[in-house]
Amino acid sequence: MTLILPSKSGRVVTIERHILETQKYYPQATGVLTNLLYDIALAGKMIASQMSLAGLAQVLGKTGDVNVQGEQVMKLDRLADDIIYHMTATTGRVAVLASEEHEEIIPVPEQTTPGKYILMFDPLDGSSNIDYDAGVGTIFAIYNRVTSEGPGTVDDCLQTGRNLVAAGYIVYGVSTMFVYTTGHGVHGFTLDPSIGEFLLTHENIRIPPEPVYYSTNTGNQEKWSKGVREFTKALHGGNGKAKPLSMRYVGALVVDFHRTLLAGGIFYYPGDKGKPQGKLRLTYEAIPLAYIAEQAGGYASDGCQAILDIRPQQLHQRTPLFVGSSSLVRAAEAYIAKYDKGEECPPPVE
Ligand code: AFP
Repeated sequence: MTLILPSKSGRVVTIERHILETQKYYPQATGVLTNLLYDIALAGKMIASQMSLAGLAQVLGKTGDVNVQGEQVMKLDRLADDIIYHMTATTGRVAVLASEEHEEIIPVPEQTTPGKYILMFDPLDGSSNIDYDAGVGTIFAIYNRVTSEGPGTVDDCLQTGRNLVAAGYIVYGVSTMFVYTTGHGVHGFTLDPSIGEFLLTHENIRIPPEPVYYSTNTGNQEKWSKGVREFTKALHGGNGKAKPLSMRYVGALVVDFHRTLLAGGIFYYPGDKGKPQGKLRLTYEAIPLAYIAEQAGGYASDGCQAILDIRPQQLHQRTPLFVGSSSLVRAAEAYIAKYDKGEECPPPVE
């Protein structure tokens, strides 16, 4: 059965048509960004198709390698990484790529003329969920290059989120969803596998003002700062002022973020005693999701400052992350400022 879902406007809008239509915001547009986004959507369809066959095609499990993050590389991590590389690197649209799975930047092949965009991605976020059929996803961020010619460099990749041209993610869950923004609202598409098309199902997503869920790994709370523990207590209704929120935690940032975006609430992965910078990566995870959150009326912070104001110093830099409904993220900042006396705050950037 084909799932033809009209958008709010009553039209059936494919992702290709939607991306093309957003060109109206960019009178100088050459179509290169449109095509790059479409390449990523196509890569997402290929990954989703591999994922649906994973158990049968024997691509579950670990490769035996450990990545730059010190984590086990799953076979599907490798596959997703390869698919995105092959769908984007040889098109002449990107100057350089950077993937969470690679220690260094990934140059485009020598025979390819470097393009004008920079593509940063986490090919399969939450991959430790793979063997349990739980949600995972791909996250991507696109910048203009800042160098003027030749192959792209690491400087092209270390830009603040305020420079983003586009960001998005693909969630491989009950259905596959592609969510993206080019700075003109956040839009979500559901893959209809019978026709192989992403169709617009979630137009102009706004984080609901009334928060419903909080999402965090409470197993770590003994190691959290007082500010984060007090904030969590307040979410439980412990300050007697607010209705307690329900807790949901998948352990795949992209999935926990997707729920937070649609339902309202907060996701946080703070720093702790052993890991002051937390676990999540600034460039591949926090920045693109922060951009999407802000575009949807939400906010993202490292507990002290907006994630989008942080200039990354390293490709694989980690950051504490609080993201979701603005009121809750601001409240987390206030608890941290009050109880941790700003001790955990990094110096303001620029
Ligand atoms: P994996 O890709 O190794 O599963 O890590 C996923 C992740 O980076 C992020 O997606 C989750 O939010 C976070 O780790 C979960 O970490 P904990 O297992 O420490 O809660």
